[in-house]
Amino acid sequence: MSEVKTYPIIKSPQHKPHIDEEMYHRMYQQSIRDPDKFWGRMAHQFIDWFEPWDEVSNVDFKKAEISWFKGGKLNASYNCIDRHLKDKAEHTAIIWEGDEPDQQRYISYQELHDEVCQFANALKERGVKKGDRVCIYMPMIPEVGFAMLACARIGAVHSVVFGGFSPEALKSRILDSDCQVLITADASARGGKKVPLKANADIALKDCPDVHTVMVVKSQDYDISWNDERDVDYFELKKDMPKECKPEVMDAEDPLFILYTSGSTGKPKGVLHTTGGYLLYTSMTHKYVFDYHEGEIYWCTADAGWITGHSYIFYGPLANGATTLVFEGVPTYPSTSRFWEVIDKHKVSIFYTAPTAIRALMAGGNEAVTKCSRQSLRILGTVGEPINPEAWEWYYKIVGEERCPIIDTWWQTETGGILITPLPGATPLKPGSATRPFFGVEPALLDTDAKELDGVANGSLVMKNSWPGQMRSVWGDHQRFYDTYFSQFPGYYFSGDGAQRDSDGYYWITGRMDDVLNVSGHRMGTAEIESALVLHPKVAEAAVVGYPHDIKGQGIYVYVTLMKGQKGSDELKDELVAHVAKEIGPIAKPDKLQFADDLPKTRSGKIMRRILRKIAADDVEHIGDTSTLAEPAVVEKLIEEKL
Ligand code: 6R9
Repeated sequence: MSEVKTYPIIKSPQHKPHIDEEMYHRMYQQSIRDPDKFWGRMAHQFIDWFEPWDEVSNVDFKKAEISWFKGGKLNASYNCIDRHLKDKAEHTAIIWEGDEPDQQRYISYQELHDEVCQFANALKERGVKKGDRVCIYMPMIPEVGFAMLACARIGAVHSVVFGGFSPEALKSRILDSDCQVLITADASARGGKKVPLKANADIALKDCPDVHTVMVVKSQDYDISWNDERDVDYFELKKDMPKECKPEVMDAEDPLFILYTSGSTGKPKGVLHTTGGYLLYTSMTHKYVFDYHEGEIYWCTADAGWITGHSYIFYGPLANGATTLVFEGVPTYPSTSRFWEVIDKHKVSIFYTAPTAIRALMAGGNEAVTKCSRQSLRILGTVGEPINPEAWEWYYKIVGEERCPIIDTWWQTETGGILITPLPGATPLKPGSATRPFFGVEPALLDTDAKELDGVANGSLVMKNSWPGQMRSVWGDHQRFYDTYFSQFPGYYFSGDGAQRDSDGYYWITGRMDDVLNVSGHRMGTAEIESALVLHPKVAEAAVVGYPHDIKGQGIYVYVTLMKGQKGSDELKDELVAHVAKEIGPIAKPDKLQFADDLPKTRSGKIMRRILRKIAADDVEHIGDTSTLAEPAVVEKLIEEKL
């Protein structure tokens, strides 16, 4: 790892970054030495408050009690909209790009204000009050943002459910947080196909008797069934709604939203975020991590159904008065050039996506990229999983033409915002490393006895203290919050991830701790082996799991998807096994290797290793729930073709 090439900070005479190397170190030290002073200063700088707070922070990890800026009063929608109207009313807040390349909308801050107020008034009309939960099951159209901000405006707590989730998943989320209003659309458009959201909602709601209102945004002219007692045509209702709605005065610690996320056990948890700390943390990270400058076009390709969509499509960028691009389509439609075409069309300077998308596009070849200009690009971000150095280099060299730093951001639904990341003007880069902590963030690595490791080390990644964007509880189950994150290592927040720290103090995320293999007493990150495999020119994607092995404890089982046009053979198998042995060492040699046309993935693109482990272990009866998979049929094929 120490021989990894370091890429120096990219400097441009036309552009002064917000944070340079010297400032990073100085501000980081300040933020750790006196966190309350630091965060108090930032909270004044980034947020407009109706009333000041009583105390900056009050945190006890031993009891899982966390509060920031308690007593302070603000409104998130006011901060994302109203305060920009003085000098930015006509600036574009949201650019929407539809599934088809000829569809676009431009929404100014004034229009955003009017839309959000009308939506807020519509919710009030249907009886929604401060503290009520509202479920949002929507396509990536501007109305998903209007709906979220409308909830924030009246103090309702939104729970956005990803539009790709099944009726069953939608139902359990509605019931868990007792939502009585659902906002949905007739359908969403993805890669030329329609996803019937309203029909899914109808199925889910059969078992949700307390939902009294379904607001339907008709965006696709798609045929839907209608329940007169419950369903409301949003555009009809909107016609009578005033374009003014006074923002509710909220405490910094009032809930802003719930977002469900899966852990290693149990049903998905409702991660609860509150208002003041979350908004401060997302706006500040958005500005510094992406070095956002006024007037720039910023594009994050996530879905609003994930935390990345909440923090870095809507709340962070809009709090900063930025122009944020919302994309309804997919990276490969109508062709694998789509991302780069959209970048050229809207002159995007900051682009933020996931390694899985980068790898998929990389497999499609360079020409799809190089035929587009991409001259507007300045910064390239990544999030969601460890990025293998091969994909990093491709993103850096081919997409960014070595002009744009790769900002590998490590964080979680639970953390609200980015915790470990380079800053464009401040951090030399190493492919595959998320590099250093953001201001106020104090990571540590622990061994299995909860002892803090010094210097170069490998261990459980924890945080020693709180940051304003941290989740506050699991909805309806505070004990679960404590048990999941604070019980294993008392006094620390445990991320569930493993990491290594190198001699420069850079962090390298090795993946979920439950994905770590122990082969003959050697610990090995599955991500490490996957990285090695995808270095091979014939490999597009790889997933590695452990399976029970009589002698080694765990053996290494590898699933490999080949580049287009390649065919699996015994020779190629041997070649790949030898390749891994060469890259990492004989200890990492796969015991079994299966070629797979497709890997089972969640709709957010994460490989479901839980399922791959069951297949590898010949335990297909206990495969469990496959309903959250993008394509459940992939699993049957893998079982059929198993060695
Ligand atoms: C933001 C988001 C969180 C988990 C996290 C880790 C993995 C995210 C990463 C990364 C390596 C990165 N992860 N970013 N691993 N490098 N830059 O993805 O939230 O969906 O809750 O996932 O994703 O394992 O623990 P979430």
